Amino acid sequence: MSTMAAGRSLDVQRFARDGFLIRRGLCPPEQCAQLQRVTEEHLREVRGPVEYEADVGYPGAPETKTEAGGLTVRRLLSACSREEVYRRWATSAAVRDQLRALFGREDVVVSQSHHNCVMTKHPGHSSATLWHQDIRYWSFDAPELISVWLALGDENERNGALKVIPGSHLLDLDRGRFDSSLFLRPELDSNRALIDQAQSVLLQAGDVLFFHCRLFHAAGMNLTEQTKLSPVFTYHLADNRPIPNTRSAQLPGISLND
Ligand SMILES: O=C(O)CCC(=O)C(=O)O
Repeated sequence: MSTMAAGRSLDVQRFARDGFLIRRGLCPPEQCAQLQRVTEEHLREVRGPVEYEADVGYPGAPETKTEAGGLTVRRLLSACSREEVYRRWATSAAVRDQLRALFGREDVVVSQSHHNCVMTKHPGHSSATLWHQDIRYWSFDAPELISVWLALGDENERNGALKVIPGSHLLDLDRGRFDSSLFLRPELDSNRALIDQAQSVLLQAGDVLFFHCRLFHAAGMNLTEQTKLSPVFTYHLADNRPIPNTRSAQLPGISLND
């Protein structure tokens, strides 16, 4: 997946170069509307499992669950098993076909251990996510996974859209560039120069971002009045196995061939 071969489509070549690809309107409006309806219902009922802003401890998050905003939901977890609509999207032909092209192989699997959630950003008590690569928290034979981020509404700089550093999935940075939680240390000149290359990923309902697990990304707080909802799933090839006894191996993957 990290090498470019002649004859591959422009999208595949772009992904290999930039570490991400945006497919506009890949999720049809009716499917988006259904996902939004179900997500709003689960949020209203605070249907578990969920992760709260106070759990993540990111900049801007309430420190404890007992303070104002402490019970703001940050992620609706276990999406594939929480409701059929999520699994249907995660295993849809639209997602599968794009992933097969990007991986260059058919045997794509969706992980239930990573992402597999709806990221939610609420007005008032949302937090920012500092610069990181998702693979730093995951354990697989090879750092070759792709996440698929679906916008159910507008995502822009005001409501905490993702920012990415194009091409950063190809970098190999020293441990000293990261803090104790494996976020880039923004005070280092070398990291600032990298962060200055960032671009915002502006999305509308139905748009989908495919991004490499080594791509550096970050996001701001939601400064609008509307909650931002983004289902996210992570995929790998069947022979790229999670390392036994790690969090990545906790739940079985779901094959997209089924
Ligand atoms: O929406 C955000 O704040 C970014 C979330 C993210 O990058 C992550 O959870 O890995």
